Amino acid sequence: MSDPHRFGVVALAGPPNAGKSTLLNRIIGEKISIISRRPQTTRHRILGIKTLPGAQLVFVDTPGLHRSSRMLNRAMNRAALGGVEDADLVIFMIDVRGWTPEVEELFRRAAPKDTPVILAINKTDRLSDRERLLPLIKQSAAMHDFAAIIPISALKDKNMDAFLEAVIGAVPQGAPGFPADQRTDRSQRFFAAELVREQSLKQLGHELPHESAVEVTSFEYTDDKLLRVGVTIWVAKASQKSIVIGRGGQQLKVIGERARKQMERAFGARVYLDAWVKVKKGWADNAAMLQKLGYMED
Ligand SMILES: Nc1nc2c(ncn2[C@@H]2O[C@H](COP(=O)(O)OP(=O)(O)OP(=O)(O)O)[C@@H](O)[C@H]2O)c(=O)[nH]1
Ligand SMILES: [Mg+2]
Repeated sequence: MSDPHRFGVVALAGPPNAGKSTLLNRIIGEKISIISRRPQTTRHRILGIKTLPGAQLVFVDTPGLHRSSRMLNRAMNRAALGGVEDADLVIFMIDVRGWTPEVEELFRRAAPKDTPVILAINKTDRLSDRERLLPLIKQSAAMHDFAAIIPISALKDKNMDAFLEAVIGAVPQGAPGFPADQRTDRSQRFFAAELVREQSLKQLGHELPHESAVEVTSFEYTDDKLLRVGVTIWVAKASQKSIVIGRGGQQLKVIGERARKQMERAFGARVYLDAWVKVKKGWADNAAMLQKLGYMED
């Protein structure tokens, strides 16, 4: 007799920058969630659906948990903790640098009482000496009764088979909840905004204010092969607007061009992208703006 089919919702939680979105994209095999070197890259809950012969795993990428009093950040933490609450299994991800008091505190906040947790220790490619993993694994095992502790490199594709096997073993039996060919719950329109945000993060690095967001103002296929996208990049101050636009519009041009190419690849269509930068003072503390930008669900 073959094993019963498994189905589970698996939340990816942890501090910002641990590599949660990199892991999601690695598992799904395509870019579902944007990635950058900056912490707090992911701002929404994003599903990545992995359908295997005997199991369907619904991974929930969440914003990295962090402390901040801004309304935007509180909404991000709520999205992250909400993702954890509804899960059958939680992957808590740290990197090989290990636990800091802050990460431990986030873990205590996020660790659900009755839900199994797998600890993923990411970025093992950064370790010159693998021996150093052992003390970290021991320390972690003493902290919590993890369902498994698995060192991985999401970026370099290391130990991913063992990781997936552990995940499959830890989710309940059940029939698939999504069609086999569905990979995410997010629309192309959402992804278009994210790709512009990703290129802004990449292009501007630490110069880019945390208070920037992307709104898609129009999204229209004129035919099967041609897509017109209009976006507004919102910032909180006039000085930030000049940073995003750059001298002679150079920065915005590069951001737009790279995001456009990414969209063409993702959507398989030619894309015309029209990007504007606008200022809305204090938008990250403005409930109406957060709602409009999709950061607050109700
Ligand atoms: N060396 C190394 N870098 C990695 C690995 N996984 C992710 N990274 C890098 O770590 C940075 C953060 O990756 P993300 O996937 O955006 O991290 P995240 O946990 O989703 O971050 P937030 O969305 O901000 O919470 C990026 O520069 C990745 O390329 C890894 O296995 N090894
Ligand atoms: Mg992320």
